[in-house]
Amino acid sequence: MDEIKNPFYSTFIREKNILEGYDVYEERKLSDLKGYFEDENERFKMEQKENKIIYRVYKKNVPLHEGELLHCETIIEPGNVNGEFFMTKGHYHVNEKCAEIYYGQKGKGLLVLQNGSEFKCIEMNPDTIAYIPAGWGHRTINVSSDEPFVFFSIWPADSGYDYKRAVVEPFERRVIKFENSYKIK
Ligand code: PAN
Ligand code: ZN
Repeated sequence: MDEIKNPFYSTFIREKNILEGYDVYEERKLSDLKGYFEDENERFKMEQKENKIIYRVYKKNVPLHEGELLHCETIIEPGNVNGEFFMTKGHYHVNEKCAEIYYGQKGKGLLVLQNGSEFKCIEMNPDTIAYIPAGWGHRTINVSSDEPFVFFSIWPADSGYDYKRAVVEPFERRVIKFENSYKIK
């Protein structure tokens, strides 16, 4: 795609957790998150039993140029792998000058941020607006056991995704089910 000449829109359908008018749909199942959870044996067992969807992403296409804005909806299902809540893979932006905004829409989530030896956690409730500064790795976790966590993201189209760095320098904080809530380890 070279340039966008006309304004456009999409609509998030709250009752169905679907973005109407999306261009790209991605789903990440238990099998896509091999090695991401602390208890890999349990993740594998769960995958063999039923390869559940952990999260879904609905995205609009824009040219990947400086000045354009990518945006998407992410829906993380409730669940856990031996107590560790379902979460996104998490990534850094290739372009370290690119920040991002997350806007909480439904459910209860946690945004975990990492920058070298520094960690931050932001609780994401409906209407929470979180700012992810340039350079910080970011991952989201659904900390509810019974409802999906839904959020909207917007970020510069020339950010790029660095998933490898999040594997080489893994997120050190894990988010675990604790009583009716969560704890961070
Ligand atoms: C988000 C994420 C989305 C899925 O739009 O890409 O929530 O998470 P992973 O990309 O870690 O699988 C974002 O941060 N974009 O830059
Ligand atoms: Zn991002």
